[in-house]
Amino acid sequence: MPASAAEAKRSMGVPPVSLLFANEKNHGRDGHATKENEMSVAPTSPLPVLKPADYATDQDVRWCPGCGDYSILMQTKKVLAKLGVDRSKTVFISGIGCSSRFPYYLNTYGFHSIHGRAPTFATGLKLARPELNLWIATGDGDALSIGGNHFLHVIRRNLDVKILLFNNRIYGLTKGQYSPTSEHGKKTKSTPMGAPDYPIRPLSIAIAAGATFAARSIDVDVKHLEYVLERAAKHVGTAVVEIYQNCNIFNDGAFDYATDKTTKSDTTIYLEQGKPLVFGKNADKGIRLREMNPEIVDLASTAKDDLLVHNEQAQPAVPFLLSRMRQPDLPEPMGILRSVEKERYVSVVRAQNEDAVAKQGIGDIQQLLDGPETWTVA
Ligand SMILES: Cc1ncc(C[n+]2csc(CCOP(=O)(O)OP(=O)(O)O)c2C)c(N)n1
Ligand code: SF4
Ligand SMILES: [Mg+2]
Repeated sequence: MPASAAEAKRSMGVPPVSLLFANEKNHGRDGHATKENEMSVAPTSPLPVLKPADYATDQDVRWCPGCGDYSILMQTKKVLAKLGVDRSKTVFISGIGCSSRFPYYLNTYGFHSIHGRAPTFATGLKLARPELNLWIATGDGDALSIGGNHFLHVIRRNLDVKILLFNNRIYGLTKGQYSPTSEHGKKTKSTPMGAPDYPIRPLSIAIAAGATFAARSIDVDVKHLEYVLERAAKHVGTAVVEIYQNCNIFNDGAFDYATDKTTKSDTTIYLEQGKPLVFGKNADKGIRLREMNPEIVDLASTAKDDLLVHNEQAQPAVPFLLSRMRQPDLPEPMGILRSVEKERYVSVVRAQNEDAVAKQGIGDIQQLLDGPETWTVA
């Protein structure tokens, strides 16, 4: 057992972004601890090791009994504790919705912000305080209806924020209107004759926008959810995690096909890096790509070599195809669809600022306002 929480984190392979005990002054210009200062952050006396319960607040949790949000909260607390995340350097930002109540229940900093705008708060905060560990909690309505635009940009910029997208395929807080992820033909209070439009697949949008990390899990599969959240937490860049979440009041059973013991092995497929895509009760079916179309094959008559082998670093076309796989035609992939490295927006912007200051000195806002560059508006 490592002697200190800092050692414990290092031995677990937590990347520099999570070395949040570091003094701010020890960070490189993008706010990440450097190799040298990583060595200098070991506390002189052992820090208390936090347990999941230490990440809870004194707030009464106001989700309906049985809501899938409870499990997402629990697995998040477990991952924060496992990684020894510093509460004072961690911020959960949300928009509006049942899922967006998430920051109240975590003993970190938090913003319950504006509908669909959590990415904008995160962008400003990350640029000002790059050393912070940022998370967004958002719903399918919050992220993909009113916040659709902001969702795209926080992903394409690779800001460096972990996005937990609670997908219950409904507006829960406002009592059951259809959302952008509701199925075609879905009857809800706002679509009494069935939803006329076709659903968005959140991970398709994320991958098309250049997501460096895109993953899916499900509220009741607690071990898998914990694994996916831990991978997201360790990702350096913007991570999108779609979590199938049961709203037992307004859309109960939406994911029964993927959770029911009798059906889940045929309706889902668990991705493992470097392994062929195999599924089915007896692991007797696989996925093969034929002319860029994923198709189900029977392993009794198909060699395993013909199957698609999962590669988290594959060109985006492949994870995009995985993100399109949907019931009832194909099993729905669970796990890490994509995980690649790319320069982060925060590093580029801060480097540009530093270069501008080096060349022109620190600016003076009053001088700028009083300066000669003025316009007359007719
Ligand atoms: C500007 C604005 N428009 C609409 C609303 C109403 N509203 C509140 S939450 C919500 C949708 C929430 O759905 P989702 O993000 O899926 O969250 P869930 O409650 O399902 O977790 C809507 C439309 C609002 N609060 N503000
Ligand atoms: S309305 Fe649905 S999503 Fe909201 S707390 Fe209740 S069960 Fe959860
Ligand atoms: Mg919702």
